[in-house]
Amino acid sequence: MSINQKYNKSIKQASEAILSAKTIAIVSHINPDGDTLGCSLALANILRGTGKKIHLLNASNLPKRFEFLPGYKKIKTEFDGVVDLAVSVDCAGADRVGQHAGIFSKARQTLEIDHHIDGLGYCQISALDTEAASTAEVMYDVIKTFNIDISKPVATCLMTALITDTLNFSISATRSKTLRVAAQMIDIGVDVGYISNQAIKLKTPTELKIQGHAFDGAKFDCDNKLVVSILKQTDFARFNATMDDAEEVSTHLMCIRGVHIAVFFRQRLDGLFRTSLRSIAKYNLSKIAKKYNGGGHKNAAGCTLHKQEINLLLNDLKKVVADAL
Ligand SMILES: [Mn+2]
Repeated sequence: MSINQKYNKSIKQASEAILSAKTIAIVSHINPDGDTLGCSLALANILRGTGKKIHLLNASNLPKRFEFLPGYKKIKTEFDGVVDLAVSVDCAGADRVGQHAGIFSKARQTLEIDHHIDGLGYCQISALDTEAASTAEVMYDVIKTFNIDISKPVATCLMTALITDTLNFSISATRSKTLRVAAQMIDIGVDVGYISNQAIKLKTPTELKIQGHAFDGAKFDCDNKLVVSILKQTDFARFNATMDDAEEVSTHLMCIRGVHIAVFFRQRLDGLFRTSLRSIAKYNLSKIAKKYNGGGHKNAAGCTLHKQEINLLLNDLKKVVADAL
């Protein structure tokens, strides 16, 4: 079977699983982004009125900037029931569903809809396209099979997923299909400027201040090819900021001319460091993140580190930069 045939078959299986289930848990990943939330809500919204019982679940606090997404308030943290179908959306690696792993072990059927290389790893059906710039491209293919008109709320959710994961269609993974799906959403009537403002551009004063502090403290290494920034709990306290307020720092660090790899550490309340890795095309960060029990994409990955592992990771990255010379 060709890759295409395999993909089409998985979309059909995903569609059948969703349409035959009466109760569905839709689980988005921890520390959610616009892709996981947008795609989860697109699926929940299109199934409204079909008589299915939908449980929207996320194990983390939800970023406020996605409050405009239709159905945002229906997402819950807790659930301990059994469903016909558990669906994971945009989850790279089993730990990405957080405390909700049990839903998948108890569900009658399990499905992952994703575009990460790693995937969840324990679902019976895997609707996965690693070439897709966002899970929205896969979710669109699934939703299309329902033969239900895509409403403006559903289109707004999918468009948010597309816009956020591609940073306004500017990352290299953006392909013609990304834009074709986006074009469909525009034909349905979504407001691109509004979505882009809400989901990406607009910041709170606190976000601006904590991010400015992160940039101010950034250190350069490897002939300015490696940039490192750390925010500790004391920094968050000083600006009365949350971890989410600093979400975009790693992306902006990559906007420094000449930088090949950016590392951004955020200390959590438990003392561990949430670590975001970004790089230009020629590096493979997914491999390095995996070594530290993390995961992600080739040029955007993450892991969680103990304090003493920070220097180990930095040494690994320095070596990677040196080897690439
Ligand atoms: Mn994604």
